[in-house]
Amino acid sequence: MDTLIRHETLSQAWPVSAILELFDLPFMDLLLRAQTVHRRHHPANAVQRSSLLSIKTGACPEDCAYCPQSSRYATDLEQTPLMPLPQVLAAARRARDAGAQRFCMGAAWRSPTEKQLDDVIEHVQAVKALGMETCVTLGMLKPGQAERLKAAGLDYYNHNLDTSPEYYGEIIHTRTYDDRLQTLQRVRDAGLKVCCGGIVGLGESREIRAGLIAALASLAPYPESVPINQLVKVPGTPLADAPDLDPLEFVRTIAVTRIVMPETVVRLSAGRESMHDSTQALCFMAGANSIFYGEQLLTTPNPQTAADASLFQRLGLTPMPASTEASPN
Ligand code: SAM
Ligand code: DTB
Ligand code: SF4
Repeated sequence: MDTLIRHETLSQAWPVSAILELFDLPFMDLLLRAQTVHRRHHPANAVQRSSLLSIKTGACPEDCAYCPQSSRYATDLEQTPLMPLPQVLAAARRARDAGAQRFCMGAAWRSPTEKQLDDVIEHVQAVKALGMETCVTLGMLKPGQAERLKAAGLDYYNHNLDTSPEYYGEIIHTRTYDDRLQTLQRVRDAGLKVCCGGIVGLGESREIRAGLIAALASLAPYPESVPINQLVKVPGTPLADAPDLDPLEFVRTIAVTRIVMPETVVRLSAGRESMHDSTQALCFMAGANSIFYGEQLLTTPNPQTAADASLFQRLGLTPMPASTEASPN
């Protein structure tokens, strides 16, 4: 029998069974198909680069089992309050000068207060004035908050579904799938671009990975940006000892995401630090066309910019031009 996502607010554009059939293709057939879809919808060798900055770190009240920033887990993490604007701007300038087109600011909140949003809005306006695209991820948004971010000039809001509806309860207990869908709807309704993806390597099955992709594809319209994170195992978190995901299965996940959401920008997100260059090359072949760029993700390491420059050069990849029109200063 067909395994459909049983979630009333999701449409059924792609049944999980059809997505599983893609996963089950011979590897070369899957990659050829993904690369063909990719070339039909995107420049063949261009990769978008986003830099990340944690503007408020740790002490998060949520209990996401993968996350070093949850206050519930004893991780070796320095907590910091909201970063002052000059420090944020200095980091954004460095990222821009290193070649990032987008600057993403993350805060470990369940949901921002109006005062916290006031401060982030200042950050967004200042980063935007540098000529960069802007993205923030601040947790759940209350009514009106997405509109305020849009009015400030924000381009993207990142809020992930993380995993399939069926597996979600194994990973997070403090906010529901519906809570996430509600924030995503608020972001969409405010006219912001949606950055929404998930995380794999949580000990989930292939069917769960297919369920995540089905859920993402069911958002109507599907997100403009889909980050696929591979779990970074952080000591002290409940998933510190999760089994390794086969790198070829990770590549398959990228390929299936590309086929199911042909026009989205698929980001090869967390996990590159421990990923072999040839696995990353296969991910680009499978249709990934974005990375997090810069030596730090939020709290964990990312490849050195020199290593990424070398990877781009060896693969003949070029940075995707930014679509923003703000003037650099
Ligand atoms: N606190 C906000 C929220 O959850 O909405 C935003 C920041 S949160 C760190 C953004 C995403 O990072 C998560 O949804 C998850 O997919 C990813 N992430 C967090 N910890 C990770 C880890 N250890 N490895 C890989 N990805 C991770
Ligand atoms: C996303 O999907 N991945 C990024 C971003 N959105 C905010 C975060 C990755 C975090 C990896 C673990 C860390 O560095 O804390
Ligand atoms: Fe908090 Fe986001 Fe980490 Fe969950 S993923 S614990 S919400 S910072």
